[in-house]
Amino acid sequence: MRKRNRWMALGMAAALLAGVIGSAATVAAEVHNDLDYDASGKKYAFVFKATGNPNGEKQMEGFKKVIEAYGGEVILKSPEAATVEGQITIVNELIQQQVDCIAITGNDVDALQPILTQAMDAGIKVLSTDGQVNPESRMIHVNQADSKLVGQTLAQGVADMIDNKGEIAVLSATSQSANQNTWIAYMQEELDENFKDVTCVEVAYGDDEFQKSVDQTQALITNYPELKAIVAPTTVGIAAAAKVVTDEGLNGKIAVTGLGLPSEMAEYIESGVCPYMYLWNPDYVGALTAYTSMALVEEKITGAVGDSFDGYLGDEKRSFSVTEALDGGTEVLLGEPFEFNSENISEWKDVF
Ligand code: RAM
Repeated sequence: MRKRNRWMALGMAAALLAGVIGSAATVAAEVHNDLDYDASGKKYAFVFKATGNPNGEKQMEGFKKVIEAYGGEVILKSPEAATVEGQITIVNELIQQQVDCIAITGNDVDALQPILTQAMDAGIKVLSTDGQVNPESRMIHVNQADSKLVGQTLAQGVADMIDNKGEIAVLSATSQSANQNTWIAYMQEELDENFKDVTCVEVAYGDDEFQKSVDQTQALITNYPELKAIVAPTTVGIAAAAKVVTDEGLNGKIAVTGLGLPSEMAEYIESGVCPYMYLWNPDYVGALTAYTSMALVEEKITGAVGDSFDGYLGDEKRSFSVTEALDGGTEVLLGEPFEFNSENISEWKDVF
């Protein structure tokens, strides 16, 4: 039953999975620079949600490798905390620096619109990646996985984990975080439609800060004695939740799942605190963001539906098409969420 649900949701095809995650052997491969891009003399910026997030660091590394392989200058910036104010200050500085392109993981879906519009009016190409900003604020979004599928996968995964019955809670990033809010909304929709006996008692916010996520997990455990699972659709949150459940001796009573980095979660997957979780390859998210950025700057694409461009994911050369996104804007899609479990975690824990 568990497997059937999940594989159906994933629409599992080996080729697609290879696309989103690669294989452990190829992700660390050297960056290819034989495509028709020339980033020399150009400044490419990547703005993540906040500093100190290993997932963000891996995305930025993936971005940097590709841009530098084509001779471009890379500027990596993140505010100290995941606030929109911090990102506005950074984008303002990037406009003054006359960068050619800004890729941003938005800390708010709408609030960046004035500053990003100002950037586009100044001739800067603007795209969002990982966390989307609204369609008016961007030329295109780089989406790691179909948002609805992520929500459905989380719902089906947690329901299977608790035999389709009982209380669950969500531990999210910030309350404004566009990617998490979208995934949670689709997750709730799937629970309402297909898992009526699973009740989400609260969505708590750890703001993608480890200690705050620990505190929020402890509060959930105290406030809901019947809690059977915590779903954390954030790599920071899931690691904090798994640590608290372990430290409190609740392995077997409260299960943890969500979106996590194999390197941070391996011990909890091995111990059974987190029987399985999902993610994509953050290095590939960064690389795809880099190719999308160069394609915009070199005017190979405008971000319109039907545009396409080339890029490498690991050693595999791919053509990417621009399609309509669920929010009415456009996007380029990396692939499908990948499940990490006790069978494959040892293969991935040293990769990302
Ligand atoms: C955190 C961030 C990021 C999100 C992952 C799943 O690292 O919030 O934006 O994509 O979790």
